Amino acid sequence: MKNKTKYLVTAALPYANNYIHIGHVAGAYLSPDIYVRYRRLKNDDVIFISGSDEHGTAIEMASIIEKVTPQEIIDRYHFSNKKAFEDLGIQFDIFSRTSSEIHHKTAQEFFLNLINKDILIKKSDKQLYSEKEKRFLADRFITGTCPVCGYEEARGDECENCGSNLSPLELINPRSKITGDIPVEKETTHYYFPLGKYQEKLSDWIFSKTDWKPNVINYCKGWFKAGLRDRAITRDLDWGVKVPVEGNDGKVIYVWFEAPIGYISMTKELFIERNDSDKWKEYWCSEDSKLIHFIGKDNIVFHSIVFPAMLMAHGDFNLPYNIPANEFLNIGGEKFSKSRGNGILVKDIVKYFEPDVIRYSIASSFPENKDSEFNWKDLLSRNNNELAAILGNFINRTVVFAKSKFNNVIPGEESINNLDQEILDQFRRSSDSVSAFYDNFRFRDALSETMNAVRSANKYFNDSEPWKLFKNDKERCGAVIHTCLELCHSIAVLISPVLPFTAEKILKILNKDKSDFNWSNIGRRVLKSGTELGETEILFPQIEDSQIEKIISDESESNAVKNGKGSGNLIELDDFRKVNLKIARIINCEKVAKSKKLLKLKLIVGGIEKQIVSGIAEYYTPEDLIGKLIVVVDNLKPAKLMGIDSEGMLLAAKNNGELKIITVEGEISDGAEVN
Ligand code: B3M
Ligand code: ZN
Repeated sequence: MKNKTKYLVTAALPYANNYIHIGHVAGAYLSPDIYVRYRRLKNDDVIFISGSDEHGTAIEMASIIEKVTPQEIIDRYHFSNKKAFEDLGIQFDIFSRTSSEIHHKTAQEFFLNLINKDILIKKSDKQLYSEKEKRFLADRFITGTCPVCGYEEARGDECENCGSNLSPLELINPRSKITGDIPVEKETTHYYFPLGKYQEKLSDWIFSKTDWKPNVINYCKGWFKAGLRDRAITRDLDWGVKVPVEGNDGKVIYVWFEAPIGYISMTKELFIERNDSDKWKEYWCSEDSKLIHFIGKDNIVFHSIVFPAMLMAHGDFNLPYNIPANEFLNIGGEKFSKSRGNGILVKDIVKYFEPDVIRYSIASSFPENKDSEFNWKDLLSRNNNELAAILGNFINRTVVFAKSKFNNVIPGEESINNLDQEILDQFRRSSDSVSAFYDNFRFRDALSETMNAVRSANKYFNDSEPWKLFKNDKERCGAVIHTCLELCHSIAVLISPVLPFTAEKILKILNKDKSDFNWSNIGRRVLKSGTELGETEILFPQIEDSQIEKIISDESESNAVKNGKGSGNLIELDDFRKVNLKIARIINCEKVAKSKKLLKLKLIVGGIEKQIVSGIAEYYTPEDLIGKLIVVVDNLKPAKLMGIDSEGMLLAAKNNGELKIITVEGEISDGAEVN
């Protein structure tokens, strides 16, 4: 006999160097929570794994900037994020951390397994080393002049001015971002994973997945087209999982190699906690288990290519069954940036609203197939016009009726007829459709089908006119109200994956235990006539505009504070005043020959003509720009970019691959000072 299917559901391990915001929740956490809750209601065998990703240069960098230990950084964010998830009802079976002993051991064993099979390659390379700091500098720790455009603050891996991909060794005048020390080139040896060798196997595997989301398949196609190459999987760093081979002091396993192994180590840890320490294997190694990774789109490559290749190389573990990656959730048109932390933090938003209202409004705009948007007004209207007006209304009108006309007792069902049966049948059919949507990771459709079922319950109430029946046929009226109460129970089950707290409240209102609380009871009669009901409660109080306005003003204040602190190095007003920011009018603009990235702009600043060269050609055409008023740094030392003089710099905002120039609305003279 075939064993029962097991579901091993993972959610991306959030870096413990930032507080999670609702962009994260929409990307990788709420959908698996809904999915897992749904599976449990169907009596499926499912476990839900996540935890903090506690290594990597970003954490080490934060610790250096803040002058605290990495341990302090990860403790701060791990515990705060764990609580934020709990507050939002995201219920992992385990939310552990990659700094745990069991993770270090598991990751090292994995690494050794590949060494013993002769899969890993050792290569020597020159890298930048700081004599002063006595260590190799990771890409992010280095800054210098871009060899392509001459920008002086280019990063070791990328020039933010012209967008070129760089390696630290290409930078002119490289220096350490932390100490300003000038590093030297030094030979170092690293282990590489031969990703290219797995390309064929990986592409056969991925292209056999007919039910995966197109965004995931398309990302992979892009990678296959470019060709997979060997990837260094060790780093010269202090903070991380030590390379478990002698002679590798000062080296750790690359964070993106060990973090996904965290899913395995955390599963082990879960079953150790449950005193069943071998059982993790049933989820990772047996054929009847389905591994499902929930992630945001920026993690696709590692989950659909790199980690599966590692699993293929190791050989003992299942490959992912599906990777339903989400796109990004934007707020007011702007991306939630992970690294900058400028989203709405979960730990803050839960102070203002009930978790279910937050869950509902995020789930209604899940970025399933394309980027989507979240804003406060939308949350208000979802609460007032949907949760309160449709769901809260049905529960409330039913129990208020039962209370006032039937003494708060569930009336008899002697006079039930076909109409009552029909609405229950309709609920059963709805539950099948909702199931099919969940099975296919279509959460938005599942939610709208769920709400349609609640709408039909309201229609049944209206069409049955119990207030009229009460006068003429009390028994028939009782049958209708009994049916409505049954519908309340069905609704509690149906909505509970998305609204778990509300489901609990409905059960309390019905004075019903959880014995019938499962998917197969949707549209079934489970209540007993004569039972007393619980206390009524307004499920979704109205949210007022003034509440939203207050939050927006609180938010901007706290952002101002955060931004001051978050940047790590506060400056004096005098420092800021050294920069002459001025309004400039663009009078001409053209592409720079042979450059994909550069535009040459002619500007008028205070009546004087200037020329600047800027790396914005991928975002704007010359026609977009002529006539615009922009902000420029007027006193920047002139530089040459691709041989062309540039006498300043324009201000632009860049985030997650988008760039917008700072422009000025309305009229103001060019040359006006900005401060
Ligand atoms: N910590 C990146 C992120 O938070 C990374 C995910 C790891 S999943 C194994 O987006
Ligand atoms: Zn550059």
